[in-house]
Amino acid sequence: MTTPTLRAIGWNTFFEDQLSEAELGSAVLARVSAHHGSQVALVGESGEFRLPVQSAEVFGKVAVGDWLLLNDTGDRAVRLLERQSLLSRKAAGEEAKPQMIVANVNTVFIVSSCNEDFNLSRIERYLAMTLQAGATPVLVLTKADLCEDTDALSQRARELHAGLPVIVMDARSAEQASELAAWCGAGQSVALLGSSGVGKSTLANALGAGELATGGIREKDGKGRHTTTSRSLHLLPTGGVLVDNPGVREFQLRDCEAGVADLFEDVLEVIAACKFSDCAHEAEPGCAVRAALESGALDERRYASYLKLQEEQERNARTLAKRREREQAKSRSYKAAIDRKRRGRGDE
Ligand SMILES: Nc1nc2c(ncn2[C@@H]2O[C@H](COP(=O)(O)OP(=O)(O)O)[C@@H](O)[C@H]2O)c(=O)[nH]1
Ligand SMILES: [Mg+2]
Ligand SMILES: [Zn+2]
Repeated sequence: MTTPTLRAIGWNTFFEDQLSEAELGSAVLARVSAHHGSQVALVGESGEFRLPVQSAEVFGKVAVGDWLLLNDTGDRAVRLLERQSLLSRKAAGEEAKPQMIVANVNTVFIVSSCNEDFNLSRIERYLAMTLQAGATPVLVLTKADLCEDTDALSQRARELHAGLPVIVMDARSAEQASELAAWCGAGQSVALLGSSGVGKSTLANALGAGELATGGIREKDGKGRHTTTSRSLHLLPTGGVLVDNPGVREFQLRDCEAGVADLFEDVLEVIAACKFSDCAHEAEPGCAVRAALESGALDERRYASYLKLQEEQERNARTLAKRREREQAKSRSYKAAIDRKRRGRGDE
């Protein structure tokens, strides 16, 4: 089943292992390339096609990057394959609704420029999100040509997470972008995260991101005008796929406990050394946090950043839990009403 075509759009053994022998022989597989509200755009061995949202989302909402197993005629989903990763954030607004960004990327290139945009705490935010998603973060520091001391920046960035690869480059250079080839091979999917203007589009170009199929899809918008929709899956000459995501500029972490814990392991270690397990790190005796801040063993910025992200994800996780409770209560009372109605009619 691993025909070059499917592999070229990110198919790998993680997904193949989810199919039975019979399915491996005959399955129609497709990857979600865009969501257009009432229609879902897909790419498979036969090329690009669309399904009504009801036929694609038989098993729940799909995100760009998802893999679907379709019926023999290819017009209805029979299974949403388990996701290898899922990048999501808190949707805008009060409700802590999660919003899916992209599914099934192996690597996230977190893009930051070496000049004004360079901000350790912002990078930490992207890192927590990526780790929570189950993808590998790689930090790409662009505009190296405009910076005097890139070594100092990359050294500080490397300290944010053990083993974090940090690549410093001029994003306009294809030659320098080849340093990222290791994460862009066949069966690999990558996404770009970063503020506007840092060089994401420039980097995509340098990586050789091409269109998935020839020509733009022309379609009519609500007012009958023709618009060209851009595609979300871009083939890379190295064999992988670049999955475009809607600009994720300002975002809040949703339920992200694991991601924050993974990123701030060093801070959690210090906290664990406080004498009291419920230490507020204020005036308690034996507070390891205060001691570490005073000695400089724990960086003030790092600790403040931890507090901010931890608080944010906890608040959003709580709102989310409350929302789920309300929804469950609603559905329980709805079911009870139906039961009462049935009993009244003597259906049971
Ligand atoms: N000098 C220099 N300019 C860059 C570099 N990367 C991006 N740019 C420029 O920065 C501007 C914004 O880049 P763009 O790729 O559109 O950023 P995006 O908003 O993240 O997609 C463009 O004018 C690019 O040419 C770089 O590494 N060096
Ligand atoms: Mg751009
Ligand atoms: Zn303490």
